[in-house]
Amino acid sequence: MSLFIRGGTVINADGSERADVYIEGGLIKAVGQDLDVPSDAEVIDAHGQYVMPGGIDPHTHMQLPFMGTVATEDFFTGTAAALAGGTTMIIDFVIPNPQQPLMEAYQIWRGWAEKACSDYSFHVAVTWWDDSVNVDMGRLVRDEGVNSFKHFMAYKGAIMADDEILYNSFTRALELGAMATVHAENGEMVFQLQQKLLATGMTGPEAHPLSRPPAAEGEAANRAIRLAEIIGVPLYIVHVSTKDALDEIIRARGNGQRVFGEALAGHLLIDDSVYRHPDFETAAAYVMSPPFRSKEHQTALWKGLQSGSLQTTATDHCCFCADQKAAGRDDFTLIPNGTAGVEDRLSILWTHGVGTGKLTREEFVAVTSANTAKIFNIYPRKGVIRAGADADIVVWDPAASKTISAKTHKQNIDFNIFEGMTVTGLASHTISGGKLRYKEGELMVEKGSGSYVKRPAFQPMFNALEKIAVANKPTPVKR
Ligand code: URQ
Ligand code: ZN
Ligand code: ZN
Repeated sequence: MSLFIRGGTVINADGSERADVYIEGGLIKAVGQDLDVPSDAEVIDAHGQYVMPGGIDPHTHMQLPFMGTVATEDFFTGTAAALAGGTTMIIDFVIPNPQQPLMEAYQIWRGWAEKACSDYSFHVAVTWWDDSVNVDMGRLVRDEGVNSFKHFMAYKGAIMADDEILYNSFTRALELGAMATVHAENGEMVFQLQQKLLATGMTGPEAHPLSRPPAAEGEAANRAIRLAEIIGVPLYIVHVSTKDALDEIIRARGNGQRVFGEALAGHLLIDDSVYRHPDFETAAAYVMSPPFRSKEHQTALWKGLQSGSLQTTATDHCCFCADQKAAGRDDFTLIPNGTAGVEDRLSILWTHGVGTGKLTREEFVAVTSANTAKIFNIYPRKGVIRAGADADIVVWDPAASKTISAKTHKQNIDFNIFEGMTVTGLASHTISGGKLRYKEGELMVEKGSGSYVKRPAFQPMFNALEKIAVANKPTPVKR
């Protein structure tokens, strides 16, 4: 089975050219003009369209058990919806309960993900600490191709990592050549504000953003950055939602510290007025953390992407339907946190980024695919249209448009945070693993056709592995 994408313009993060693309055996075999391809290759006409690396979403939570329920989107339906929007790989999260062995949780999530219909990988969260966590982190890096460990600084009483856990885990991550990543909100501050708001009788979704002020994110971002600076580990801050956190990232990067930041499509476009919607169901549907912010923060996030202070975009795709959100009808702290977006990210970024001149087409590829591949060490296997790379490709029609709606989206959720927004720039064809999986509105996916992607550790790992090897070397029996 071979594919020949003819007549398009190839857009990579580092440049663009009019070129055809030949695909065979799951890989890109050739990029250029006047290519010599077999006569039986299936032809995709890309005239007037762009041929770009498939999107990589570094932040999703398919079928996540959370806040007493389970996210409705699973690894099959979620990767299918992603393909419909031009995203060909997700990096999801293994989130062990405190005291649950990391390897046990990892195996459970690997089992869930076997039904995925595009490639996937996992960050692993460190939600507790003892020596077994230290050992499992080593196993995950050495044997499972995990090179990023997540820390929730929020969610007190559930999965929150305190400074002791952060210190131990960041130290271990450095030793293993892995990236430390954080959800940066001060969980204690959020908890106290939640109690205070409830005590005043404010129980509705309008209290959600009030309990998570920008300063709670700015403080946590700075704390994580300073800890990472002291320890020397590279740091990736997920869903940066405020100027407060962005300013801390800019300071650190200006100081030469290796800190990366991620922006969610939702945080770039949606403001906190949604929480004041008179209808509980509508307001609750937008409850996620960090919350959607006032407009000045969106302006700052766009400037962060344009200036390179923020490097990636994601969605934090974590679906809860109205009946699940209703758990918080009388107490906003019980509304399951999460919203969707995996299907819409690329069109949103294209319309509001490239369409407004904020981003060039090449910068669009950088922030939706190439930068994530580089930061998490799977470039140039992923994130580029180049011979030898995986054939994960989106053929992009810059002139096509649609109005986003939960009535028509492929995501398994009854709400769409971008409802009613018209976007210009859509995937016309999506190729995953060298197979055409989406064509002009039709999905042609196969459950289980996706593969787990190992992400090699960064340089320091070899020193750590040496130590592990020596420590585990059987002592020779004296004869
Ligand atoms: O915090 C996260 O990233 C997970 C639990 C999804 N929920 C959310 O509100 N962001
Ligand atoms: Zn988070
Ligand atoms: Zn998340």
